[in-house]
Amino acid sequence: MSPRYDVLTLHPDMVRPMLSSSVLGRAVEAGIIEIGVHDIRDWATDRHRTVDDAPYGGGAGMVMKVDVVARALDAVRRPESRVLLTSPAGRPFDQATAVRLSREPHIVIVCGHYEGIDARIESLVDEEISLGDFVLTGGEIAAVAIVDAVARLVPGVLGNVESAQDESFTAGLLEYPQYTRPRRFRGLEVPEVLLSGHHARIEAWRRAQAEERTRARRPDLWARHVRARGEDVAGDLVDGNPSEE
Ligand code: JCQ
Repeated sequence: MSPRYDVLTLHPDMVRPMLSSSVLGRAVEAGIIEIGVHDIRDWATDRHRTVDDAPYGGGAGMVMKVDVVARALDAVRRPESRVLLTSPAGRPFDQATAVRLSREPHIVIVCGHYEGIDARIESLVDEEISLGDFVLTGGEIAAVAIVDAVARLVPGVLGNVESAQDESFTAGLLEYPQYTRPRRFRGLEVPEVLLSGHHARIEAWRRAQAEERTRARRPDLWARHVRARGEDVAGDLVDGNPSEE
């Protein structure tokens, strides 16, 4: 069965075009994945289709009503669904989370809002996910990013099989630099090794570049990488990684 992704949002017109374009749009057309986008306002019950209200205890701003979101979820969720809420207070999203979620048959994402949602939403969701330590006006951009990162890992969504495989080769490292024509641009040359046709040397160079970039730009990822190799950051062997011995 094709995995399905449903987004619950107050701004379906912001989300829909992003999820029907390009790679994901083609995957939907090909029947490899299914995507739904739903307007939470459709589950409001009053004449003004109210979705928010003043906070108990006072204060500025409005709070999204949990009963309206609950009705939306009741309509969309299934027994096998994983329900996510986008929020800066969530667990940080990363590639390992994307891989885990890419094995789920149905993901429902509730888009949070900067003014907040009634805290009892927590009783309705399986996990809160943050895209990073910054605040957006709404969770829509985060929801689209999550669907994109997850769906591209579903077999068949990316046209060629190689790019997903290439990722495991350099897993946990930043990408190596790539070049295409022209060979010389404003005095900047393409590295000689890439013109050599020597595939073993090219692979070794790319690996070294990926490692050097990661060490220089992302010491956090580099520390995790060398730990997984069973070394400390100075390259000395350490105990505690018997799988590497
Ligand atoms: C998501 N990183 C940032 C903002 C509160 C649910 O409550 C809130 C949701 C938002 C919108 O999402 C984000 C976000 N990941 O800002 C404040």
